[in-house]
Amino acid sequence: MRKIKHFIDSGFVESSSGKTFDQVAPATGQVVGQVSEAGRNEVNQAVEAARNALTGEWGKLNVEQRCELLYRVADGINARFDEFLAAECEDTGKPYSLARHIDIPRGAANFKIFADTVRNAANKSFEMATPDGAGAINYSVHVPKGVIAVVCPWNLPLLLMTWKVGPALACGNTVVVKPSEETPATATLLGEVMNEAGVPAGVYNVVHGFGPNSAGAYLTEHPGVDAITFTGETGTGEAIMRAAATGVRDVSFELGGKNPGIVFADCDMGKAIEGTMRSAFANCGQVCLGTERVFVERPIFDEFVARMKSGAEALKPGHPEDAETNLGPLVSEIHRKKVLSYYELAAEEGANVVTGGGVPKMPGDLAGGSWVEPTIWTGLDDDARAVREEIFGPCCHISPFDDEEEVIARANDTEYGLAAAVWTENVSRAHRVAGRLEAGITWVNSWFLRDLRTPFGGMKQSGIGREGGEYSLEFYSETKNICIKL
Ligand code: NAD
Ligand code: 6OD
Repeated sequence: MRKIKHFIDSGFVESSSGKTFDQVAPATGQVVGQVSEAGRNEVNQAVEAARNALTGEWGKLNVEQRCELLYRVADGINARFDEFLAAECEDTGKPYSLARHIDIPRGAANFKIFADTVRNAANKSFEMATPDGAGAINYSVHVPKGVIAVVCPWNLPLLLMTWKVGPALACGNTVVVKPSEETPATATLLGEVMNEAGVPAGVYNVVHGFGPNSAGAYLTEHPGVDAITFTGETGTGEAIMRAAATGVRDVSFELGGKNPGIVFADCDMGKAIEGTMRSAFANCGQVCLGTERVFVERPIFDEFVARMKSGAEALKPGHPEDAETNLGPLVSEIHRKKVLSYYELAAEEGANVVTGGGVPKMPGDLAGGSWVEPTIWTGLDDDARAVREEIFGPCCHISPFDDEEEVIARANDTEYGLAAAVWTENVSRAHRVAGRLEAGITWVNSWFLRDLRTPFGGMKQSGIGREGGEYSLEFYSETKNICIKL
């Protein structure tokens, strides 16, 4: 049986306690490996390695040298593309067709893009007058923050981990990564790539385990960690924020969402259906930016629902590697229980189940996987729990609306504020509505179209801070002012 170990100080190590947990493939439910579970010992070692690396060979590199190493890491991922693809799809069950175009290429791109961003970042300077007439010059420089804890979710494991490790390393920090317990593989494989690329020991470390009373908590509580970047549930963010309060450590949080999609009668219907289908069902609905609340202007409501129903029923669950598969399983049996509990709740709350609502009958070895049917509801009030709470599965509720003011108020009536999608061919309306939606990102006539130079993050309970482009540099470095009296 495969063993997945921690990656500490450039070596693969098991836990001193000998404790392990199962690595399960969600497409089949089969145990495919054993993962070492870190105790405080391993977390201490990883943080110590990361601290030492700050003042070792890594700390002495200039920005060009660092960026060259990160380019090599990106090339290393691409050189082992098929291994990353197989590992990511086994851990998540997601279709190869999806991960081949999104997860793995972004895993590599995240290193190159942030290397370029740091290399091209300009520093500000200010001249000032002084009483003696000689003057002074102030200029700012960016220095690394130190050891960054990177705590990751399971939905886009490599993409979301490198989205943070890339800028953290580009800025000269060192990292200790805690991947999700559900998806330990690609973070570990990246350790091999770091060694092959020549990244010095201790710069990139990985510890495996769970959250509370396990590796996640030990890492975020550790006084040797200078800042914490986290992607995951809002409730977990609250726990991590409490841990970060000790020592007044900085946090960057990308949290949950219950994102609205607003479809106006003047939309291009084909594009709105295609985009809403993707935003509700891609990655089996396990995308934080996904649309779980769809509002459709009344004149096109019936046609929109009918076309979404046909689209959902045409999705093809299957083996991740099969070319025609475009729907994977949920990530785990635990998550399936949660999603199915919302399927039951929606029915109890009086939803009209347009399609789905249950578990598909899967053939052969897939019968043991965490499959659920793509599901569409109509008929619930905006205050139904299935319409207010994040489900994170392949499902959405569609409701009609009558005017712009009404739909903006309903879309904003949520404790979350991560993303929104607006479908309209009226350019004035597009600007007007997008400007008033309480969301960190609003797409008009598209969804998940990413320019990595732009700010990314959530309003309200969907996050703290922004990452992306120069916004990442703000979190991953300290800005110092130097004042030179002439
Ligand atoms: P989660 O919060 O359960 O777990 C995320 C990570 O935190 C895991 O590695 C877990 O082990 C760790 N963890 C859990 N409790 C901890 C604790 N007390 N201390 C330290 N670490 C702890 O989230 P998940 O189930 O892995 O991911 C799904 C959630 O992530 C959804 O809510 C989704 O919306 C959110 N998400 C948000 C974004 C975004 O960009 N805003 C992106 C992806 C996922
Ligand atoms: O594309 C990204 O950079 C990003 N952070 C995506 C988040 C997706 C959430 O599931």
